[in-house]
Amino acid sequence: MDDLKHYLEYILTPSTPVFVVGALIVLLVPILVHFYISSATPYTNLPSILLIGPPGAGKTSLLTLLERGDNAVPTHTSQITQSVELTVSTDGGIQSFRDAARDDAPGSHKKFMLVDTPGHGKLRESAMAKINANDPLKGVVFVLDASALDENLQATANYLFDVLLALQKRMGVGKTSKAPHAVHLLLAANKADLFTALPASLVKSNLEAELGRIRQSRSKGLKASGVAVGEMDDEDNEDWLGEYGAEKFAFSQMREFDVEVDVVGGSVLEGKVDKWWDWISERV
Ligand SMILES: Nc1nc2c(ncn2[C@@H]2O[C@H](COP(=O)(O)OP(=O)(O)OP(=O)(O)O)[C@@H](O)[C@H]2O)c(=O)[nH]1
Ligand SMILES: [Mg+2]
Repeated sequence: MDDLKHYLEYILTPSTPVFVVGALIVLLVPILVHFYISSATPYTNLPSILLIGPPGAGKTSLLTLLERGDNAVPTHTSQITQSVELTVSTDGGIQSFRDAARDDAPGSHKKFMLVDTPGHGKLRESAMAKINANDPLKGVVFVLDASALDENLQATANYLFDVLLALQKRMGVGKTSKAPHAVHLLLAANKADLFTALPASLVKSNLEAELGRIRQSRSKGLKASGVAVGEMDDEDNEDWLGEYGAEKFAFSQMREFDVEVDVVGGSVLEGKVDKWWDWISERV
């Protein structure tokens, strides 16, 4: 009893050792708790699907529809990357995207993260970084506005070019080390409900033509810097999208790099996103 009294007296009397130990506890405990929780959370290992594309295309609307089954939620221009956890069925049973946010769905199912990124040019770096991040990226959904593709063709194709080139380079890295798994790309031609919307086939051919033009002009940039095409070494090769030296660009040229490109029309507004959902379900 006396011992306890002495002990209490000691720790309740202000003194340097008591202050130091007290300060250490106050500072270290939250840090340790943080590391404990962040290492225990399973989210970091879930497969992910990336939503990417120009501003106003409907990425956030699509995420909201898949998460809440509601296509009438107003969205704002995104400033940050946001992720939601969704569920797909894996036993081949028919499952609608409307069940995506339920993890009590019958049968066996699999969770994944759907990652929405901002489309604004100045905020794209984090989106591009996700392509090369180490978390298991299973697919990229490039959302575009099919009703305004004519006006936005150049801007859309420029962004798509960067995304495809990043996917191509990602595979190229594998030649020396362990090959990364293939990441496929879905071109989601959104806003099919509007009468100006182009059908998927035209979206595809218009983008292929524009990507070819961009490839030409970017390689001219290389030539202008004093390198002739014939003399280009491997490093210059790396910035050439698709089949090296080909005159026309086609999405099929990306197969060489294990990047399969699908173009599918749909409309978030009308809830016509089942084909996109099926594509995602097959990838995760
Ligand atoms: N008509 C029509 N409008 C749509 C459709 N999908 C989305 N929109 C509208 O398009 C606008 C932009 O949608 P967002 O989802 O915010 O676009 P975003 O791709 O997230 O844009 P950023 O965050 O700026 O990159 C919103 O006003 C939506 O209501 C669609 O299928 N049809
Ligand atoms: Mg958005």
